[in-house]
Amino acid sequence: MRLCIVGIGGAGGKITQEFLGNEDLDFQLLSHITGAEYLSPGKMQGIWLEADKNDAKNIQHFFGDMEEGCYPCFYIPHDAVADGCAVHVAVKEKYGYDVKKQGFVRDAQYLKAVFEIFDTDKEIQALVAQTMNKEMVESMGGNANQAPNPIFDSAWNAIRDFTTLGKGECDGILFVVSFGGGTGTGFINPIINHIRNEGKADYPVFALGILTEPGDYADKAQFSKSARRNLAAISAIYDLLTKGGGANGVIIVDNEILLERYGNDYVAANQFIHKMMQPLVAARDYPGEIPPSQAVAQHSSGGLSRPPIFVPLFASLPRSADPEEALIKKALSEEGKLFGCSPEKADFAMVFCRGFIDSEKIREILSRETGIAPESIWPSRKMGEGNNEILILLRNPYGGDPKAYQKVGTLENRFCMVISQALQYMSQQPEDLFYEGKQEEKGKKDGKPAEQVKLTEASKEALKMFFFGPDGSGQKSGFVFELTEARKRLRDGRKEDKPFFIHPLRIFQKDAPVPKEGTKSTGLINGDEDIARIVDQRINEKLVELGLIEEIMMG
Ligand SMILES: Nc1nc2c(ncn2[C@@H]2O[C@H](COP(=O)(O)OP(=O)(O)OP(=O)(O)O)[C@@H](O)[C@H]2O)c(=O)[nH]1
Ligand SMILES: [Mg+2]
Repeated sequence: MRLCIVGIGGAGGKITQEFLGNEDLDFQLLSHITGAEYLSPGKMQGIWLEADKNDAKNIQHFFGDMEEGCYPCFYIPHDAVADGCAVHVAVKEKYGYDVKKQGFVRDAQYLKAVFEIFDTDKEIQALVAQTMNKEMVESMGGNANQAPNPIFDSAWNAIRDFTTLGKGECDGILFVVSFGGGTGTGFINPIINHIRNEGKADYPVFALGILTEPGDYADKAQFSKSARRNLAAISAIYDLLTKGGGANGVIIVDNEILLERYGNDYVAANQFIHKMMQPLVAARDYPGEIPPSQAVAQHSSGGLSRPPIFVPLFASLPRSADPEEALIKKALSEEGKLFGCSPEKADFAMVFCRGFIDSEKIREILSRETGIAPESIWPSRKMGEGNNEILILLRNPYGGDPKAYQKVGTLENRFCMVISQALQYMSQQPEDLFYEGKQEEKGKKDGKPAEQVKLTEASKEALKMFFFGPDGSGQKSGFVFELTEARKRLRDGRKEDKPFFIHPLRIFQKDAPVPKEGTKSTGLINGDEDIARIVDQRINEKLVELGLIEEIMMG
């Protein structure tokens, strides 16, 4: 298994940086002078996708610019659209979305909408096709399932050559994002959809997402309140988990747990995330036990119709005789859990170990301690360096307990909290959903207000439909309805209510005409007959105008 780590957004980039440290750290200068190959432990490779150019170019110094041939590097996907070019202007005029906006919009819907516009609008697609450069056209390879899309095509181009799908050797991708900002949450789903639409149905793709912490610690850096961060987080998670054939698994870590442990120190938290993932990603497999990413992907999502949630449990202990029992017990304790959960409810467990570990004992002890059937436990091990380590990934460890949502420390409880905050935010500040709120959105650098997004009526209609359904109530369909239903499932705690997010939702529907600017849907058009009636009426009006008939004749 050799993963390509793709960090997206601020936290995604910082965590990726931990993974991509140079193995030849002591000789970094020498390596640089001699042009030696940059080598990360486990021969991992990766890239950082970011929207904020200033952060990427001037604030951090680990990643260089991909455009300048650096490695490790960052890439700014929306740079693929030239400022003021036909596509940029057309999307802005028709929809009000500025595809070059640099991530000041802290929500997951912004980039979702942009992706769906390119995915559905034939006019925009034609414009893109006209203006795309040769390299991009070639890279598209004439794919019938996928309309050209400069932002996501170019992002995928930046990633692909690290992977076996291009010229590289990584046989799987691990996306790393935080659930709570705009860039990571907005980008993760479109980019995975993009990879899958290109026909890469069985290439292993995993996501590691850090759920934003409650409280106001992140408010200042993010210019975004907890409720809004929770909406962004749950939107991204919703889309990830409802996309059948999407990611092979979504590993979630709770920032609340990490920040409590590390006293609000993001750097220490990121170092821990790196450490915790080592049993999965590090090199030095046991001889004869080298699981390719493909095998991990199959075990992870095999037999499921939607991507599963994985809760990581981690323990590290000095080497000892018979280490299995102590490792498992420590991982299962409160200290080991990186997200609230009920281990006994998991329907599968993948266990990655480092050190002198007996796989059979792992299976036996974990089954005994949790009640998970031995055949639903898949152990895999690597040679260790220092301590013995274990990373248990519990698949969907929730459900089947109607009281769970009331207990702190369960997945049900944490998700109900995030959903409730998101629902409350949407009902209290609906204008924010259309970027019309009074909330101050400030540019980072000079404190000047960032340019406001002004959506067209057509976009507002589409978003309204997405959030609240056709009747605008949020009681029968739409995202608000789906979240309310999901919370009900979590509270009911019925076994059959797993998974809790079910219906994929779009903002812009495929094959639905976008209403022209200035027209407003009355909701009274029902099928072809109504359209014919309206067309007849328009013709009659024209005839009257031209003096060819005297009055409107309607049947
Ligand atoms: N663990 C960890 N969490 C972070 C870090 N930085 C930010 N966060 C958390 O992640 C959330 C999102 O922050 P970012 O990752 O900076 O957001 P983004 O994806 O760049 O999106 P923008 O809103 O467009 O900047 C914050 O609300 C914090 O909860 C970090 O370095 N480590
Ligand atoms: Mg950011």
